[in-house]
Amino acid sequence: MSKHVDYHLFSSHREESIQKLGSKTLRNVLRDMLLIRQFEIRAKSAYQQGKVGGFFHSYIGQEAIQTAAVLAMGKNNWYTTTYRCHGLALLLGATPDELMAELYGKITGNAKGRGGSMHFFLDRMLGGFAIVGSHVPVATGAGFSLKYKNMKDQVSICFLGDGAVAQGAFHEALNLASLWDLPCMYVIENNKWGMGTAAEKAISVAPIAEKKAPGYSMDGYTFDGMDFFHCYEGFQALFEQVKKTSRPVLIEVLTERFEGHSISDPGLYRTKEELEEAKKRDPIVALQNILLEKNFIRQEEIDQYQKDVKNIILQSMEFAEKSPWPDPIELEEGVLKEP
Ligand SMILES: Cc1ncc(C[n+]2csc(CCOP(=O)(O)OP(=O)(O)O)c2C)c(N)n1
Repeated sequence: MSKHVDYHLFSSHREESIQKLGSKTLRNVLRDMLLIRQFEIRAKSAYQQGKVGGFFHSYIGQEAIQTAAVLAMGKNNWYTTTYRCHGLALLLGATPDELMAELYGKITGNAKGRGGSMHFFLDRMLGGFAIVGSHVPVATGAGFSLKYKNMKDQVSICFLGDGAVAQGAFHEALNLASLWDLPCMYVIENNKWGMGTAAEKAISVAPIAEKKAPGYSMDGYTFDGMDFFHCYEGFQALFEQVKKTSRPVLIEVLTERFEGHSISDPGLYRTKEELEEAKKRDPIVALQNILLEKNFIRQEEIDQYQKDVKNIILQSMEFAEKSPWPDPIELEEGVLKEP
């Protein structure tokens, strides 16, 4: 971004977190992030070979955020997100097989081949939503249900893009969450761009959360999305706070997407140099380096993880390829009809 913005980053105690999480957990974190990346890389190539239809939005570059969120807060919450939903579904327990099959439009897919890339759905993940901002009120509703049922050990976590902040639905949803003291965490993943429009050209304030939140009597926070530990600590602290106070929070996570907005985006609005600069902060490489430095892992083990996740994803492609197409006779099943 060209303009100087004065961020107040959530304070971090990285060394303590590294020791607290320990080698075993952090190795799993690395493996989770590698799996997400491999899924995106291979699914993109399947798309380019004409195996996948519809839209496709990659989460490459942003992996640390949702990986940290799910580790810090657990699966037992309500989660909602945008069309950039592959990583969250994997983290919440969907199998690569069912997700890849969904991309291929097969009956074995996560949504029986009817939703495709943007509409993954799980018990605790209310979607993958394609309409920008449309899921923010859904997350507020999920927060309402938790409060109504007096379920104080869970929260509603909503991931959205910076572009969604300009939508009316965002404003209405946050206004109600604040008025009704709902246990909601709205997480703006600011990857600097809404398609080809720079966030600074679309959103009137920066830092977004720190400046917007007071308008809803909420607290606003900024995390570094390229740093797994920063996100982990921030999510953990705010999760405890929201459960205790039942007051919603607004978080902006500063991040980078390494791919185009979607698969059809050649990314002409940013220079190669800008992209190369962003990639220097690759969250996976950063985590690998820390684990190597701490002797929590050896390079050969990282190489083995790479091979393992590659095999898992290649197998999921085979599974998708061999799976049957949905039967056209079932086309109207699961569709809400007029009585
Ligand atoms: C209401 C609505 N308007 C426009 C679009 C087209 N559209 C799809 S994604 C997108 C950009 C959203 O950017 P952002 O919220 O920053 O999320 P990101 O893609 O960067 O993760 C737009 C304008 C849409 N899907 N829904």
